[in-house]
This record gives sequence, structure tokens and C-alpha cells, in this order.
Amino acid sequence: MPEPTLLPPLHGILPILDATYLEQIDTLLPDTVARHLNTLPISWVQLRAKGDPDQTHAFMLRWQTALRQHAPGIRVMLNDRVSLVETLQAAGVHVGQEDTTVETCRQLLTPGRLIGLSTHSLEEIRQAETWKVDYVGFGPVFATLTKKDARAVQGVTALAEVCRQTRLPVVAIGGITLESLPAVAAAGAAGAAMISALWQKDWEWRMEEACRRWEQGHRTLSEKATF
Ligand code: TZP
Ligand code: MG
Repeated sequence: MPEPTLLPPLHGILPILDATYLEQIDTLLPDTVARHLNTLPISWVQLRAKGDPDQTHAFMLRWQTALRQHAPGIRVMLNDRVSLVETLQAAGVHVGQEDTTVETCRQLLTPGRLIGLSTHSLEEIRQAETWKVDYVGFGPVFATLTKKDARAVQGVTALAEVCRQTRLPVVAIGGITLESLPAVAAAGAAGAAMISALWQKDWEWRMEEACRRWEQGHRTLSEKATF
């Protein structure tokens, strides 16, 4: 069955639980992370693994189990692996322009599952609108070393422009740091997806700080709207 209703709205920090990064921190346990996320204003996460299919399945199962047990209010999106969404009872799938098409994802998923699509231009966002995705990723906003085949950097000005131009929730991604978070929130993004700036030894503090700075950026946005 799809996720229950009465969940918090999808916005704010979207931590990407990336297998490569998480496995570098040997002290990090799924239960500990899930319990900590549950104390924060985080409404969604994404599981991302680029290993072979069995390893990816095992990784996603391990983390989804921990999250469902210790952070049941957080919706879990799976990167790419649409075939695992129903098996793992995840909230939905996030796909790139070259992955399984949105149409195929809709056919494979039960109604109510979410579909997010990576975009890199207003044109791709317009296309995503016609496909009725639930949100779009947009980026890379800044230079990133995490995704080797990342497209050209878009910048915060382009981010603000696409946020103005579409009614779809826009999740900013790519090279977002704690320092740049307030600007990303102030640009009108619905969320900020982050990997390398979160998953370091002091990840607990980073996660809390990210939530604080997101709120700080949002205050700027509402002040701008008021005056
Ligand atoms: N897609 C576009 S940029 C990116 C992905 C998955 C990498 C994001 O990682 P980081 O470390 O937050 O730049
Ligand atoms: Mg992909």
C-alpha cells in the first residue's frame, strides 16, 4: 500500500543516503542515523547506490528497514531502482533523464507512489510538467565532485528563475554546502538534496545545522514576500 496520509509536506533538506559516502564512515549505523533523522524536520530522504543490483538491493533493504522502524514519518525515495519500490514499500522513485521513463515508472508503480525527475533546464521542467511528475530535481546548482557525469553548473540565479516559472516543487541539487543553503532556500526551492556536505564524521551536527540554515533561508524568502 502507498504511504499513509497525514505525513508532513515534502520540503526542506533531502538527505541522499548514498552508499559510497555512508560506507566511508565506519561508525555509522542505519538505526542510529534513522533515529537521529526522526528528531529533525526532515520529511524525505533518498537511497542511492550505484553498485551491482544485488548490493544495491541489500543496501536499500537495510536502510529502508531502519527508516521504517525508527523514522516512520520520513518518506523514502529510491534512486533509479523503480523495480524495488513496491518490494520495499518505498514512497517512490527518483529517475534521471536517461533512466527508466516516467511513463514506465507510472505503469510499474501503484497509484500514490511519488516520481521525481532530474532536470537541467526550464525546457526539461516544462516536459516534466506534462508528465505530471511529483517534483523535479534541478542542478547541478554548484560544482560537484560526487557525480562524475554531472551536467553544466546552473547557479542560484537560474534556480530562482525556474522556481518562479514552474508550479512543480523544485529540489535543488549539486554541490550544496552548509554555507550555500540559505541562498538555495531563499531562491524558492522546495528542497535541497545533499550528499557530500552531510556525510562526514560530524554528520549529526551537519544534519542539524542544515535544517537550521534552511529555515534561515526561508525567513529571507518570506520577508521578501512581505515587503
Ligand atoms: N545529481 C546531480 S548533482 C549530484 C547528483 C546525484 C550530486 C550531489 O552530491 P553533492 O555531494 O551534494 O554535490
Ligand atoms: Mg539515475
